[in-house]
Amino acid sequence: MKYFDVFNGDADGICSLLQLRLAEPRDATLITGVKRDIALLKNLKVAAGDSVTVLDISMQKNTVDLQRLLDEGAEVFYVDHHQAGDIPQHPGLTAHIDLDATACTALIVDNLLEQRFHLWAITAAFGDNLTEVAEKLARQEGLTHSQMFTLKQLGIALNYNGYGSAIDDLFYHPADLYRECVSFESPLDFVDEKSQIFSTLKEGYQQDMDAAQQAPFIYQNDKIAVLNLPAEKWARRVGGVFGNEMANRYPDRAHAILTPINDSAYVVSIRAPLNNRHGAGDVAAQFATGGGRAGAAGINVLPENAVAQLIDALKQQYQ
Ligand SMILES: [Mn+2]
Repeated sequence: MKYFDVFNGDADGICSLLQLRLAEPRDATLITGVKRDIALLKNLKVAAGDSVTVLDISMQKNTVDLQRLLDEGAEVFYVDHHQAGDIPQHPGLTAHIDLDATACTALIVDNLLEQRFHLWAITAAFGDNLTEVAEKLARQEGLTHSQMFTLKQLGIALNYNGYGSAIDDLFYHPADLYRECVSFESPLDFVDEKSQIFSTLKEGYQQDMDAAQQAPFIYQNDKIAVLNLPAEKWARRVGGVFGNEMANRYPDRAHAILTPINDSAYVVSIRAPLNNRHGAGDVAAQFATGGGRAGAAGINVLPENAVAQLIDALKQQYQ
């Protein structure tokens, strides 16, 4: 019988698995990827009786492969807070799904473990941008302001590490980051004893954001800005976060951040104006590989010759 631990490569995925394995150590094969890679069950081969833990990836987006694993006789333990679709009624499946806007996977695990590794769960909540939830839990836990700030920085840093179009773009492979963290019951001890990792993540984030400030506009007026980042690893990491930063700074303007993924195509982050948070998903959906929510959306592969079409779609929506 084999064990597989499958987890999203962001802060929430890592901190969810950490808590489970601190509680119940297990020699498992780790399966993870960049944050945007949620098709993690796709290549998983199991035998009857194998045990698969799945954390922080949408069940709806993995429904075909989940059903296959169950049909092949695996026992699946699934915890998540994204769209689940129809949860299979199968004796091999144990599912803990909570779609509440104040939930994240690490907080669901935290409840299952009766808050045993609570500070890791709070770290994840900061990473998943549940700032108010995380601050409230930190206060209830009696953390000092400086401890709370450390967990917030760590959550943001672990989360940022997951961004990129391929593993090679990341500061650390998420599985390596998990292995570094899992010997610490408290994230405060991790930060003290692995200060080199913490500062690589923190400083990397800041350097990427500073570099992005130099990005040239390829289209700009008072309603729309389209920016072009260079074909560099840092640019593939920072696109979405930089889009959020621009949206905060220019709340009446829609933004599209284009980053080359090869000689003839871009990956695109689209952000609706903060003061008019709709339409981003509609703009993205006009392209074959586009999708997302009203306020924040993206296109995985935008051919070079479709850039003009994207600008037109933004004008239609926001001008
Ligand atoms: Mn999450």
